[in-house]
Amino acid sequence: ANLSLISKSSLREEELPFCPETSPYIGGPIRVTLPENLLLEEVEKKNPYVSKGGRYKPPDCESTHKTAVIIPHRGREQHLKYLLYYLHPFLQRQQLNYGIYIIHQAGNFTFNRAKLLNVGFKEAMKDEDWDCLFYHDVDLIPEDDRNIYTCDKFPKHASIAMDKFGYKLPYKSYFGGVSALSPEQYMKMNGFPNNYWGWGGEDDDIGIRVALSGMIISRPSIQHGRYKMIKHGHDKGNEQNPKRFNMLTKTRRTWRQDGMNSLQYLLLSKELQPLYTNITVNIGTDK
Ligand code: UDH
Repeated sequence: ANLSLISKSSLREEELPFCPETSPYIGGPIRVTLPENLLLEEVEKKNPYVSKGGRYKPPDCESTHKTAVIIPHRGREQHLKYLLYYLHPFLQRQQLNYGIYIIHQAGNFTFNRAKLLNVGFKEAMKDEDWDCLFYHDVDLIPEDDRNIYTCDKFPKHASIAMDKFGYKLPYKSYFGGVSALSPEQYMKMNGFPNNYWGWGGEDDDIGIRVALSGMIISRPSIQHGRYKMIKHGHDKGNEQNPKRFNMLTKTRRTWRQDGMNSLQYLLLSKELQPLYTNITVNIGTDK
């Protein structure tokens, strides 16, 4: 009798019903404002069900989706605070099992967004068998929670309607800002390029890889894929990459050699913060 009691309580979690296909908490458009003097502690207080490392599971049902959000970062603490303020409730309304990862580039060498995202993939997959990874710029806040943070049959470009581009795609093959790939899709295209140092080009390279590896780009509807970009100037250490145009003519020849299969980095620390997992990494520098 005792034994059956024990197994019953340990089964509890597995006994939760699956979450419905469409979450009842989805509300549609979100009015994004940036409250002055917002403190990270307030964001923590507003998210009592988020556990260490920025992890969450719906308390009342078993989610059918496991999504990791990967955010490349350096020196954008203000943006991060606002993103977390909106993103946690957004993902909770979607009833996702999720985790948020900040991939922080150590040092002052030139920034490398795509390489940080490769590191994020590798490190997040060590934690959990995520079935979808969202690659998410820190300054983009989703404005409609019908933009569901799950993966599609093909790599998804989610930030298709950004305020700074007049809520339209700036050009047809644009793949920057926020995108989502399953681990299978990611590995099929050998991840992202490691060699784009500085601003620009890497997002187009990623878009080209999608096509070269035999996939197409999936997108949400233009009504749902809306984002507000937090205004900012140019970052120190992320100057425009003058080599990007030349590199983009060679993606066809480089994508199989440069990517997840050539990724090298030095993991400096992994900290489980209340609202996110912080990965600090030395990714080296342009040679
Ligand atoms: N990022 C950082 N720190 C940096 C540089 C980039 O965290 O120093 C990350 C961050 O997640 C950011 C993403 O990389 O959202 C992409 O970089 P970005 O925001 O600089 O790219 P974006 O195209 O900005 O948004 C271009 C410069 C805009 C200057 C406009 C002046 N009016």
